[in-house]
Amino acid sequence: MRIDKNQLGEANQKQIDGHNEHFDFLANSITKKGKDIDAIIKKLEDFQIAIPSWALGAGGTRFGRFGFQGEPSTLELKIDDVGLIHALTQSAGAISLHIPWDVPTDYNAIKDLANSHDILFDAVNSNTFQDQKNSKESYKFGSLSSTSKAAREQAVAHNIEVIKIGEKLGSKSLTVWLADGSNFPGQSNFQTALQNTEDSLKEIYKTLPEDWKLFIEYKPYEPNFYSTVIQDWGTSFMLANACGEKAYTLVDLGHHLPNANIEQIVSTLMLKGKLGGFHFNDSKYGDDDLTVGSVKPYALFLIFNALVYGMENNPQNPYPAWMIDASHNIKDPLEDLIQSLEAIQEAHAKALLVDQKLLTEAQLNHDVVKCQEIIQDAYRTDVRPLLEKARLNQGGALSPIKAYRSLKVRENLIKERGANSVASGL
Ligand code: PSV
Ligand code: MN
Repeated sequence: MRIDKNQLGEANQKQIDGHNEHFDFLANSITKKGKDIDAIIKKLEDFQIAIPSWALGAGGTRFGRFGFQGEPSTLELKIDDVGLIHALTQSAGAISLHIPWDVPTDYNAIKDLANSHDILFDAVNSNTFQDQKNSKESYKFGSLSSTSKAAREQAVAHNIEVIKIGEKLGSKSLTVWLADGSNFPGQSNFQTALQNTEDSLKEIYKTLPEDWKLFIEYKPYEPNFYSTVIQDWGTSFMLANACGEKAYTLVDLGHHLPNANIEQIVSTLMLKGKLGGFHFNDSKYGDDDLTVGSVKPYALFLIFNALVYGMENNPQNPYPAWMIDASHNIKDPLEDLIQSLEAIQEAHAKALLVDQKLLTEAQLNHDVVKCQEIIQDAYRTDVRPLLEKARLNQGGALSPIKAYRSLKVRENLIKERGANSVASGL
């Protein structure tokens, strides 16, 4: 199924009067505060978020998986699904592949297909957290950090292979997330594990094409529950520095211990020019991989406030790669992703409303109350008409979820693919 702009035009027409009314009211009040409304909308239009190839089917937990009918069973169908989300939201213009879950067979055909949906290939992700069929060495006791030289070499070779696949697709970055760690005190020598990881990453880094970036993702625990080799942003930052200027830290919102101040982490990394990539999701307890903004929308806004500040003030930091990294256990994955995209753009729009000049003044005057007023004035603004305008300008849907349902997207996918089709990957 494909959605064309005429279909959306009809659905939008029914909602346009309500939109115009809300937009004019909001635009007027924002303009009065001295903000450039067109510049804000342009920033929202330009903000594109990659969809991971592994998030288009039902996720599941270690206790079970409740499949979703009409799941995309091939890479081609996954790209079609991202195409549907992008047509509706105009903010999902990229896909991020996990290798070997999604290895293309015909590269030209895959690129043409993505191109026809206006979709780029974002970071490619390596996988040394599972043993692959017929692989010689096991990663049960680690991959890049393993005490086994043969296992380390196999893991390095896999990452180099993933870069080669990414090159053929036009990707420009490799994301490395390691499950390596230990489950019990005394099981592993922390120093050896870290040193092995650094040495292995340097081997991979050596083969990185000139215009590529290496993203090093951190996570405090899971699947190992006593220690993880790259447990926090500091360890990732240190490893990125050891590799070189094309290596960066990747922040995944779910990869922090409770109450970590993620906006401060983001600020530190951007000041040092080392925030390379970002995985969005939300959580209540751990790496819950829930819909973005569903549990802690204010925290997301504060993080965006730091990101927007960094994008405006830190030319030393490259433009970060944005991706959703969520798992959909009970919702339709496409609807869940649409909700996440909306929440991301909402937090982004609110952060763009923060009056940075006034905030700096209030900070310098130690006017703590005013600082909070400025931040919360932006947060309390209902920015949804701005998001609607950005989508409308690009031919998307005023209300993507409503359009998804009225166009009966899931019903059509089930008709085309059958009720039992299962997404490949996780
Ligand atoms: C690990 O929890 C992670 O966040 C990494 O980004 C992986 O690539 C992804 O999830 C796999 O689901
Ligand atoms: Mn992640």
